[in-house]
Formats: sequence, structure tokens, C-alpha cells
Amino acid sequence: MSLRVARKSISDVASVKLQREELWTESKLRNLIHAKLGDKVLFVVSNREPYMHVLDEATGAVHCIRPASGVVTAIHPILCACGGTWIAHGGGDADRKFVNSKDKLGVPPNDDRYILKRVWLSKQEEDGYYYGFSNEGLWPLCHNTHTRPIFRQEDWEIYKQVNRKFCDSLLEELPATSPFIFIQDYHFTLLGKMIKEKRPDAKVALFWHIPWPTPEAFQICPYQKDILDGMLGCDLIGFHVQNHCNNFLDTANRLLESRVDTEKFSVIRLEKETFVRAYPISVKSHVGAPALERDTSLEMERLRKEFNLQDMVVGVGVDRIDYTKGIVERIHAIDRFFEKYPKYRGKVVFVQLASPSRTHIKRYHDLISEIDELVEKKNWKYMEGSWKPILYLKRHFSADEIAPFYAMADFCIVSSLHDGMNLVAKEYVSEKRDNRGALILSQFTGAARELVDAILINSYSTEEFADSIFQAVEMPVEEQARRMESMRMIVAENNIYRWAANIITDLTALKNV
Ligand code: ADQ
Repeated sequence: MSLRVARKSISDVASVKLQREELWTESKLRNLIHAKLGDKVLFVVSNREPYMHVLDEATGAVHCIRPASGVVTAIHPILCACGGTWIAHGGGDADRKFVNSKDKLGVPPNDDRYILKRVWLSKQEEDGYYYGFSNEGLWPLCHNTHTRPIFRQEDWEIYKQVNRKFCDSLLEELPATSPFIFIQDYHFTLLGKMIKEKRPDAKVALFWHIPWPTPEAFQICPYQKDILDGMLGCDLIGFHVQNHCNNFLDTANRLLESRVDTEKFSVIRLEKETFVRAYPISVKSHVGAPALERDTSLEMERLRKEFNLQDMVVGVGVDRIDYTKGIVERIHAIDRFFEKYPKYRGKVVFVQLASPSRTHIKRYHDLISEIDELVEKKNWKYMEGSWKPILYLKRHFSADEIAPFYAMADFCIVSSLHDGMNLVAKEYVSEKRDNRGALILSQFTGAARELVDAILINSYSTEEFADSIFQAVEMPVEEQARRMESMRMIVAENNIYRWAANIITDLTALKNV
């Protein structure tokens, strides 16, 4: 079966290459969606909401923020382009103040491009479904990072209950005929089947934003059959890369009564067919965008002054604080770099922007302390005068605040131990309008399949990692330009609009079974 799958995926890649035409834009996607969906709106379901209203306890002011989430980064531009309704957990402490009587509001604020419907969860629901089953169970199950998944029966019961709650909230919104529903991620493995039970006419796609493990790894999960069964309620399941699709087909083949069709790339169970495809997710991309869309130069100058970065070689890392992102490994590599190449002490600064996430989970709580301690220790080891090797900025940043850091960075480090795609790599490349800079990218990310002109590393190998930093800071300008130009072209061609267009085209082409 693996051989047949491999042959098919090679021919698919070839045909995708043939189809490349001009760049996809917001308006092109809008036209395609109108052509494919007519006046039907698109429904998106995700755990994380695109806008959160949070109370600043110190000042009493409420801020509307965009959460640090790859799913939000990717899906938001699509709904801005084509409108629709996005159903998500209202997780902000001031969220209830900003919805109407139907729990809805128009977003972006003052622009109203689409509707956000907030679903409210109790503390107990959030604990069981989000922190527990999703992030202590499924998240480590799907990432090869040697963190043990924890499955508790009470979390599973709540997870099912919350999937049902989202289903009910969605069903209230659906129009009379053939709605299109696009579910995001591992928080909603049961939703596809639940929707189809009530609305067999709906077309349902699920996009899985994290890796899919091998059947050996997946069968650790005590609820494996229910999860696969729930997912196979969908008409289409998307993963970032072919390898995750192959793992999924293998898993369904081995763990469930089902038939896998390696020609069509589908799974048939109880006469229901589910198609499985790779859609590498991406960002908007600034290539081809008007040059003056956003000028970051003043902001860069301000940051250089504020943080004493004038005349420094600057590296950047931008992450949610998560053990999958390899932040600890990165700090060890930076340490080794300064040990091995002392001439760079006082000349290179690594800026780490880090947004705390899932802090109620012990593993995340411990990781935050571990990073704090490590940064402090390494800075103490090397600091000379006002120079410190690591500038650690631990907070949430808006996209506009992150952009000048990318633009000014001579190199960017993405060192995930395992990552479905990793959008930070693509954001960095997209922001380097001058074709300068080097990307150090873990070979364990989905992005490494596309961005082959990055310096690819094994994040577990401190020596190799330290040498990659040396290679990045020493890289001649011509080589930077050649590599960066090629990566920018790839991100521009495979931007988020093309990603959405491919999924919508495939979903609308399916006949209901
Ligand atoms: P994540 O693991 O959340 O998502 P990643 O692709 O790393 O996603 O993107 C993180 C996003 O958060 C980026 O847009 C980044 O700019 C932003 N961000 C990071 N640090 C921030 C900070 N300190 N403040 C504010 N914003 C910050 C999952 C999968 C990924 C997959 C995405 C999309 O784990 O593999 O790429 O979904 O499918």
C-alpha cells in the first residue's frame, strides 16, 4: 500500500506543478467562492476565536486582540475575503460584553467582513475538553516530542459533550439546503459525524493542523475507534503534507473496519466515502503586494534604539511557548554558538518573542519556568557591559508589532521538534522584501518540505544547530538573496488564498454520498 500511495503522490505533485499560474489574491478567492458556493455562506468552526476581548485588570480597559494561533493566522484572511460565519469558543474574559443576543458580532471591529459566533464553555468544560483531552491527550499523541499523552475518561466525556455543544450551535445557523462547513483541528474529531447525522445534505471538510501519527502511535489512544469514526463522517479531510495523509490512511486501514482506496485517496466506511488530501497551509504573502502597504523602517529604527541593537547582527524567534517548538533546544544551540565562535560575543543578539499558552497545564507551566531560568543563566554567562546574547520578550504581540522584528532580523530560527507546518517560517520569508536574511528551519516541520532553501537542521543536534547559526551570520549577501528569493516565490505561489481555493474546489466537486 505504501508503494501505491507513494506513486500516486508523486503524480499529484507533478500535476500541481503543471497547474501553477498567476498568484492567488483575496479578490480571486472571493470570485472563486462566489462561483462555487453561489449565495451560500461558508461556516467555519474552530476552538480559538479570531478576536478576543480581554480585560486589562490594571487599567480596567478592554482590548480586542488577535490570539497567537496558527489557525487564526491562516483562516482569518479567508473569511475576510469571502465572508461567512465563524463559530468559536468565546475565551476572552470580556467577550460576553461584545455580542448581541444571539452571541454574535461582526469582525474585524469597525469593518464587519464576517460574523463571529461565540460559544460559551464552563470552567469544567474548558478543563476537560480543551486543556485535558485536546491538549494533554491528542496534542502530545500527534507530536513526536516524547511527552506522554494523558487520557482521562472524564475528559473524554466532556470532550464529547463540547463537540455536541458546538454542533448544536452550528445547526442553529445552517440554511435550508446544502451548507458548506469547514471544521478546524483536533478539538472537533467527532463533529463531522454529528453534523451529518442531522444534516446529511451538508458538505463537511476537516482540516487537521497538526501532524497525524503512525498507526502504532495512534493506537495508544483508548478512544481511537470513536475518533476515527467521527472524523470519517466528513467528506474531506486535509493535512499539511502527504506523509500525514499516508499515516491517516494506514491508521484507518489498520484500526477500523474500512476500505482504503489508494487510487482515489479515500476511506470507505459503512458506504460513506471520505477523501484525504494534502493542502500545505500558508500565509497571505507580501510578494507582489504594493510596496507601501506597510512601511516598517521607522518602526525598525525605533526598536533598534530601544533595545540597543544598533550595529548588531540580529536573530529572531517568534513562538507560542510550547514544548513542540524547540525553544529550550534553541537556547542551548545559541549557548554553544557563542562558546564555539567567541568572536561573535557582543556582536550578535537573538530576540525571542514568546507568547505564553495553555498555562494551566503543568507541562506548559514548567516549560515557562525552564525557559525563564535558562535565558537568565545564559545571559549571565556571556553578558558584557550592556550586551546580552538573548533578548527575551515574553508577551503577546500583534501582527503589526511582529512585522518589524522579522524585517530587521538577519536570521530567523524555527526549531520545532515536530510541527504540522509552522507559519512563522513563512511569515519571516514573506516579510523580507529586500531578499536579505537567512532562515534556520527544523527538518521536522511541514514547512521544511517546501522551503528547501532554508538552512535545514536537526533541532536535537546542538552542534549542528550551533553551526547553522554560524552559517547564517556568515552567509554572503548574494547567497542570502538567492535563497530568499526562491523561498519568497514559493510562499507567494502557495499562499493562503490558493490553499483555501484548493480546498473549496475539492469540497464543492464532491458528490454527496
Ligand atoms: P501553531 O502551533 O499555533 O498552530 P504556528 O504555525 O507556529 O502555529 O503559528 C503561530 C502563529 O502565532 C504565527 O502567526 C505567529 O506570528 C503567531 N505568534 C507566535 N508568537 C507570538 C507572540 N509572541 N505574539 C503574538 N503572536 C505570536 C498550528 C500548528 C502549526 C500550523 C498552524 C497552521 O501547530 O504546525 O502551521 O496550526 O495550520
